[in-house]
Amino acid sequence: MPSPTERSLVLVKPDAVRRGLLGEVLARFERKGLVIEALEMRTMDAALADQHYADHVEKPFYPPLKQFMTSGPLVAVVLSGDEVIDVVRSMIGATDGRKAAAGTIRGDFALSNRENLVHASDSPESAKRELALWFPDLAL
Ligand code: FUP
Repeated sequence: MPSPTERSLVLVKPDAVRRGLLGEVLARFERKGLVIEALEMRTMDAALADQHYADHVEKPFYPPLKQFMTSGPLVAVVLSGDEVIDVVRSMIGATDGRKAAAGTIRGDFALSNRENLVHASDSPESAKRELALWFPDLAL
């Protein structure tokens, strides 16, 4: 049996939605050949933010990050494809938009270490956890 195609959880963050970059971001993933398996626009509430960023809740940057992430609608996306987790991480670039390489989403469109347009799972373990959190009904 071939192993099932890998999946990643991507969030197109409130800054990207506000700036009208949703189509640009999704188009890059589509042109790469990745498949959008599920997509939902919703607004993160405080509880979901704390769960999603469980590794960061104690960090000093977390309160403003939470404020930003709950500030308006975002788009949660399930992407699939060969090595999608690593492929998407390289397409979004470094966390700080000022340092992210040109050609990456953050490198091309972000100038902030907080408002950096996109979240993407960084490992198979975090993908599994995040997919269960955002899309509990999706068969895994
Ligand atoms: P990334 O995996 O690239 O999204 O980055 P991290 O998991 O390290 O951080 C998660 C989010 O926290 C980032 F997308 C933005 C925010 N953050 C800050 O606001 N300040 C920081 O110093 C680091 C991260």
